[in-house]
Amino acid sequence: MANVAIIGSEKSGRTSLAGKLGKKGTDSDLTLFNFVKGDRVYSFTDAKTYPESPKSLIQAINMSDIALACVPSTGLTARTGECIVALDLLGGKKGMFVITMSDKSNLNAISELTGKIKTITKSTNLENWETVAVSTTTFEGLETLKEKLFALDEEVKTENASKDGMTPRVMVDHFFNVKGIGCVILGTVTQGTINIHDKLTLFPPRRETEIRSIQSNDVDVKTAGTGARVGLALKGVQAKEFDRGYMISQKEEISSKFNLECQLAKFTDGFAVGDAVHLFAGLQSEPAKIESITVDGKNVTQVKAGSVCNVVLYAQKDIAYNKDDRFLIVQLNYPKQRFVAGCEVRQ
Ligand SMILES: Nc1nc2c(ncn2[C@@H]2O[C@H](COP(=O)(O)OP(=O)(O)OP(=O)(O)O)[C@@H](O)[C@H]2O)c(=O)[nH]1
Ligand SMILES: [Mg+2]
Repeated sequence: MANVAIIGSEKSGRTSLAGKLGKKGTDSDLTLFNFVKGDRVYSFTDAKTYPESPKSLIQAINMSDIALACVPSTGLTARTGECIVALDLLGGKKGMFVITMSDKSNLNAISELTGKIKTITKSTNLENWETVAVSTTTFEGLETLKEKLFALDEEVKTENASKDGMTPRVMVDHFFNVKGIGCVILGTVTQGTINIHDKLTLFPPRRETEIRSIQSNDVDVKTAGTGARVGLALKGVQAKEFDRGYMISQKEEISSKFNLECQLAKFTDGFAVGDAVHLFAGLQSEPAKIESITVDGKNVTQVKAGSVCNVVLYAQKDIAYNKDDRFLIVQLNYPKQRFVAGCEVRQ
């Protein structure tokens, strides 16, 4: 089972590719496409409201183990660059570049574009990502893409299996009331294993709940391990209490004040004390205000691209997180590159 984000600039062939890889399921600002064949189980997330909404890009990436970054055969755009920055700042993702619409291009041009992708990803977390050229009209390259995806999936399975023994955490992405069943949520088990009748807590609201039933790929199951995409019927809570990104677990840290160690993107206008930014953690996002910035223990008023600094900031609402979660600072007003910094919690 692997969760795969399909991302890229506008008109980069994302939805066409998703439609060839899976069958359309949940559809909101994100669209999910499912594929189930034996033990090959994939859930593809199309961040369809990106680039208009950077949120959908981050959410699709954070819901996934693997990202497919689509680049149309016509070439790289500023938004391709932005997708690369987001993936680099979030770190630790597996993935591939997919040169889409290969039928509209030729071998030379595709090989030149592959070289350009190699150049711009040099010394980022994506420098070893492979590039595959595909066409969803002639089907060229689709089998190669699937084979490479299977190989990445094997790595994901091993990594996820090693997390099955941890305390369970479910990251919620959709929630609704179902007549006769009650509150149902869709989400991903990000660590540990969940079982029917587990008593857990919904964070940040700190509401106790019990797992009434678990579905995985529309089949009732009694248990689900790390990486599984699940539907849960829950006791004791109502859909209206939820927000995207809420966590169901035994324990979360909850705060609206953060001390973060930040690595700024190489291409960004940075930020200054007093700036209004957006703070992303998992699928949660909140407006936040930069209270102070320190570099090597000294207070500064602003930081520029490429810097490392410590930032104290206040979010408008509580965020549920674990100390190992990666945060992202985003500046929605920047016209070109909106992802400013990848951060780790220091306090
Ligand atoms: N010739 C050709 N056309 C393609 C291919 N893939 C997609 N297209 C066309 O390119 C256009 C954009 O494709 P989409 O799949 O909608 O791309 P997208 O990134 O989801 O686009 P938006 O969500 O609108 O930003 C559509 O008109 C598709 O029919 C392909 O492999 N070959
Ligand atoms: Mg689309």
